[in-house]
Amino acid sequence: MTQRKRSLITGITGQDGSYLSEFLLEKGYEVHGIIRRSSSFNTDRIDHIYIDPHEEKARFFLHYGDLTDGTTLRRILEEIEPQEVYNLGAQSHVRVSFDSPEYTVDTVAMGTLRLLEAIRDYQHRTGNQVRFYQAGSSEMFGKVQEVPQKETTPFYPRSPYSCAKVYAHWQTINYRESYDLFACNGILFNHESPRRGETFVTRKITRAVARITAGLQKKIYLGNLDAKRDWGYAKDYVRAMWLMLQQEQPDDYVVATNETHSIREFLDIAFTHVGLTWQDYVEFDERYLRPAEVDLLIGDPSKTKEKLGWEPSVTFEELVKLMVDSDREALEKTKQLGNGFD
Ligand code: NAP
Ligand code: G4F
Repeated sequence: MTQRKRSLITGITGQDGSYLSEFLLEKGYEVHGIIRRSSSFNTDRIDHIYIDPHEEKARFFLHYGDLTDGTTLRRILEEIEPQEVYNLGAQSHVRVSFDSPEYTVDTVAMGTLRLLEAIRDYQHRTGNQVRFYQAGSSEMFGKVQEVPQKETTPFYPRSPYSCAKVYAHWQTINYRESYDLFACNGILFNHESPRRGETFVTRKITRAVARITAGLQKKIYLGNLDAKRDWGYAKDYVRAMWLMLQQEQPDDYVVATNETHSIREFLDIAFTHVGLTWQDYVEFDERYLRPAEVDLLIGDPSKTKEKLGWEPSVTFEELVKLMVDSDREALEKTKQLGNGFD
C-alpha cells in the first residue's frame, strides 16, 4: 500500500491555511498544522474539518508551535516527516507591522529562516526530500518599478512587513541554491474570501455593508480610498501554491488576476449590490493611513498560467458580491440564534 503524502502548514488557522487544508485533504494528503496557543479559540476557520485524532479516519492534525520558537519547529518537523511544507504563518497586516515592526520581522523573516534551517538539517540527516513553499507577497513590489509586476520586477518594499517578506524571499532562493532544497516562492497578490480577516479593507467593507443593512452600524471609517489592488479569490490562490510544489524544478511565480481596482470601486460594487450608495456611509479616519503607502499593484501571471496551467476562476465583481452575500448570511444566522441583537 502506498503511504499518504504528509504536508505541514504554518498559519493553518489563517484564511489561506484553511483553504489549503481543505484542498490537500481532498487530494488525499495527511495534513498537519501548527497552531499558536491562545486564551480563546483561534480555530474557527478549520473547525469544520477537524476530526478527533483518536479516530482511525483522522487525517488532520494540529500541533502547538510558533514561528518565533525554532526548537518546536524542529521537533514538529522530525516527528511528522512531511514531504511538503507550506510556510503561510505571518503577522500579515501591513498597517500593524508599522506598530509592531520587531515582532513582524521576527515572525515573517526570522520565522522563515528558522523553518528553512530546520528543513535543511532534517533533509541532510535523513536524506528525505522536503518541498518548501514560501508565502511571498506583492507588497514586496511596494513603490512599483514596473507595471504590471512580474517575477523579474525589482522589489521596493515600503513597510516592516514587506521588508521582512523580501528577506524571506531571498533566503528561500539562497537555500534552494546552497543546499539543493526544493524551495519555491509564490508572489501572491491580494486574495480575499469570506474567511478574510475582518480588519483587511475588503472584509471590513463587506462586513460593514451587512451590518448597515441589518441596522447594526451607521458608518464605516476608512483610510486611503485611492490605493489600487489586484484582488483575486483565495481558493484559487491556494491551488497555485500546491501546483508550484508538483513541478520538476523549484521556481518562483507571480499569482494575480492582471486587473487592478481602487478601494472606491470595491465600495461601489459592495454597496450597490444591496441598493445603497457608499458615499452616504463612508467616513475618513487618518488612523487607517500608513506612514508609507503602496499606491498601485497589478500582477502579470503569464508565467504561472503557462507553466502551472493556473487560471483564476472568480472575477472581481463576483468576489465582492460573494463576500457581501456571505457576511449578510452569517449575520442572518446570528440573528436567528439571537446573538448580538439586543
Ligand atoms: P492570515 O489570515 O493573517 O493568517 C496568518 C496565519 O499566521 C494565522 O494562522 C496566524 O495564527 C499565523 N501566525 C501569526 N503569527 C504567527 C507566529 N508567530 N507563529 C506561527 N503562526 C503565526 O493570512 P493569510 O491571508 O491566510 O495569508 C497567508 C500567508 O500569505 C501570510 O504569510 C501572508 O503574509 C501571505 N500573503 C497573503 C496575501 C493575501 O492577500 N491574503 C497575499 C500575499 C501574501 P493566528 O490565527 O493564531 O493568528
Ligand atoms: O486590505 P489591506 O490591509 O491589504 P494590504 O495592505 O494590501 O495587504 C494585504 O495584501 C498583501 C498582498 O499585496 C499581503 F501581503 C498582506 O499580508 C495583506 O494580506 O489594505 C489594502 C489597501 C491599502 O492601500 C490601505 O491603505 O486599503 C487601504 N485602506 C483604506 N482604508 C485600508 C483601510 N486598509 C485597511 N486594512 N483598513 C482600512 O480602514
